[in-house]
Amino acid sequence: MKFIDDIKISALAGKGGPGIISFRNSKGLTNLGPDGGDGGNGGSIYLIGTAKHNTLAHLDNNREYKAKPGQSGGVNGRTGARGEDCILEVPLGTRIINREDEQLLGEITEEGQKLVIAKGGKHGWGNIRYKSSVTRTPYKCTPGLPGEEIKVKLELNLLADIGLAGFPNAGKSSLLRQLSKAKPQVGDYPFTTINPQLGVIDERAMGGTSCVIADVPGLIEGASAGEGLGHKFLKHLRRTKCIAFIVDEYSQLIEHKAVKQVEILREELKKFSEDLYQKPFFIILNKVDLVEQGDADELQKQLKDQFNCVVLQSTIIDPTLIRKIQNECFRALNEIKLGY
Ligand SMILES: Nc1nc2c(ncn2[C@@H]2O[C@H](COP(=O)(O)OP(=O)(O)OP(=O)(O)O)[C@@H](O)[C@H]2O)c(=O)[nH]1
Ligand SMILES: [Mg+2]
Repeated sequence: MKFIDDIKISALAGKGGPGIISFRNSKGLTNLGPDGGDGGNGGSIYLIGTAKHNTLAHLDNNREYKAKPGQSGGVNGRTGARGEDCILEVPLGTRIINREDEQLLGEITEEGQKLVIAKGGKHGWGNIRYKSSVTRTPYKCTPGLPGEEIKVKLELNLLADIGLAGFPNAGKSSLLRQLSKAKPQVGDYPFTTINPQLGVIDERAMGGTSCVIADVPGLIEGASAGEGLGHKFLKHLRRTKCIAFIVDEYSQLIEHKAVKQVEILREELKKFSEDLYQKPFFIILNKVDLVEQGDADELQKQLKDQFNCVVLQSTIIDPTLIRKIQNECFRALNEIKLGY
């Protein structure tokens, strides 16, 4: 499915159903008093948060959403049925902006969170409402009110705890496959990943928590200015709590040394947004299966000294190292939560 993180839609809520004029009849006697019921409220248009989608692409084939009108009131004081709501599922991290005044209407950040963007019209009153000691045969009812209409822009900034940032081919997607159940494509050519992917390290069954990891397309020098694919997707690192820089010194697939890779990556984040640059980070030295252990240890130390952060070794063929990375993800998040 296409990755779409920006979409314009219009929403028209249902009109309220009209009340009616009716009078009770019994055994040939007419006009025994009013019994015209109220209409039903019009259906509203809601957005609801779901982790099922990581893109807005499922809303792409229809840009105009309508909810159903409320039904008319009935005889015997019966109220008309409510119009059916129209519920649109959106990924977590969706911001809703009114296109008319560019005001932010809200943001969906949690599973099941609901936001009404167009409220259904209020129902009309049936003549039963107008009965009084002076008016026994009211010939009055009201129509339902129109539903709200709005044009909005939906903008998605993926919500993830940890963002994987690295050069193309560094092994981000391979690592995400090991860390989580996600199955992003892996290839020995740059820009295999062209859309951000999310994976979850889920330890809830073991009494732990869960951690969402975002694998964004490879970044290169100049990404912040639009080079490669990086620019469009850097924004998806914005909402992460922590960045994991993943570097590959050994496969000959990346022209820069690991230290230089981190320097360039950090520089690109800085150029894109100071906020992103200031986020806590750790480094993953990847593909250590391709060198002697001593060499990997030495480079690990060098990276640690230079960037003053946690540095972990990794290779997809060693589950112990993968486990250590998972633990570091949770440790880093916990530290952030505690505000160190
Ligand atoms: N030897 C070795 N190769 C690896 C390891 N991890 C990934 N690779 C290889 O590195 C290449 C790139 O892997 P990907 O996971 O597609 O890299 P990526 O960073 O997601 O690349 P882009 O999506 O293009 O940015 C593939 O040929 C992988 O098989 C590892 O731990 N050891
Ligand atoms: Mg990839």
